[in-house]
Amino acid sequence: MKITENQIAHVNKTSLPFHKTSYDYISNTLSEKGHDIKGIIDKLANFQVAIPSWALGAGGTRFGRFSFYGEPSNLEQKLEDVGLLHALTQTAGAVSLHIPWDVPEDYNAIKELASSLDLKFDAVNSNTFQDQKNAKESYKYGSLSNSSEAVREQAIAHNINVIKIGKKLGSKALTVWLADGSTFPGQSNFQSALSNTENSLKEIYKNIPDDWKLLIEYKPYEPNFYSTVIQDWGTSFMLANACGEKAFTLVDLGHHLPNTNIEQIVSTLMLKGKLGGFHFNDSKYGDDDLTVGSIKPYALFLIFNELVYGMEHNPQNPDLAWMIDASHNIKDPLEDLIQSLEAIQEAYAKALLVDQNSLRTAQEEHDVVRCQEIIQEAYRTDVRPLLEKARLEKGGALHPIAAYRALKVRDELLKERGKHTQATGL
Ligand code: LRH
Ligand code: MN
Ligand code: MN
Repeated sequence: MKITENQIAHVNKTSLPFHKTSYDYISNTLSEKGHDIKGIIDKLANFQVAIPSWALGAGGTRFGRFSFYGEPSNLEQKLEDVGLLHALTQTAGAVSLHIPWDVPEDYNAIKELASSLDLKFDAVNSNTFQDQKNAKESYKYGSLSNSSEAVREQAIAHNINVIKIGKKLGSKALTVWLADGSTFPGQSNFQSALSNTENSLKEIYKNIPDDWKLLIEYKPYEPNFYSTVIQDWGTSFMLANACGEKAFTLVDLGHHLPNTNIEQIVSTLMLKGKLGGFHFNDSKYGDDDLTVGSIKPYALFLIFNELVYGMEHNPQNPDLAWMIDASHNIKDPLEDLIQSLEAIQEAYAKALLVDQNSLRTAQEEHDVVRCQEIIQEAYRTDVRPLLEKARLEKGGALHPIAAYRALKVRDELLKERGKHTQATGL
């Protein structure tokens, strides 16, 4: 199924008058306050977030999985799903493959399909957190950190192969997330595990093309519940520095212990020019992988505030690879992803409204109350008409969820694909 611009324009029609009234109001008010509305709309329109190939199907927990009708069952169908998201939101212009879950068979056909849907291939991910079919060695006790050289070599070779796959698709980054760690005290030698990981990453790094990035993701626990080799941003940062200038830290919002100040991590990494990628999701307890902005939207805004500050003040930090890393256990994955994309754009737009000059003055005057007022003034603004405008100008839907339902997208997918399909992935 493909959604045409005409279909979207037709669905938009009834909402246009209300959009116009609300947009005129907010753009006039903000312009009077000195904001560059056109600049903000352009930034929103250019902000594209990758969708991971595994996220188009229903997720699950270790207690069960409830499949969703019309799920994509191959890579082509996954791309079609991202194409649908992109047509409606104009924000999901990229896909991020997890290998070996999604390996193209016919590269030219896949590339053609992607470009017909206006999609790029973002970072490729090397999954060494589970055993691969017919593999000689097992990752049960780790991959890049394993005490066995044969296992490490197999994991390094897999990463090099993932780079080759990414090159054929036009990707520009490899993301490495390791499940490596230990479940019980005494099981592993921390120093050997870390040294092995560093040496393995350096081997992989030798194969990173000059215009690529190596993104090193961290996470404190799960699936190992006593120790994880790359447990925090400090470890990732250290490894990225050991590898070289093409290696960076990747922040996944769900990969922190409760109450960690993620915005401060973002700020530190950008100051040092080492923030390379971002995985969006939300959580109440741990790595819950819930819809972005569904639990802590204010925290998301504060993180974006630092991202915006960094993007404006830290030329030493490269452009970031943005990806949604959320799982969909009970919602229609496409509706869930639309909600996440909207939440990301909303937080970004609000952060763009922070009056940085006044904030700096208030900070220097130690006027704590005013600092908070400035931050919250931006947060309390209803920026949704700006998001609508950015989408509208690119041919997207004013209200993507409503359009998705009006166009009966899921029913169509069910008709095309049938009931009992299942996507590969988590
Ligand atoms: C690990 C993670 C990592 C994986 C994805 C499936 O929790 O965030 O990014 O690639 O989930
Ligand atoms: Mn992640
Ligand atoms: Mn995760």
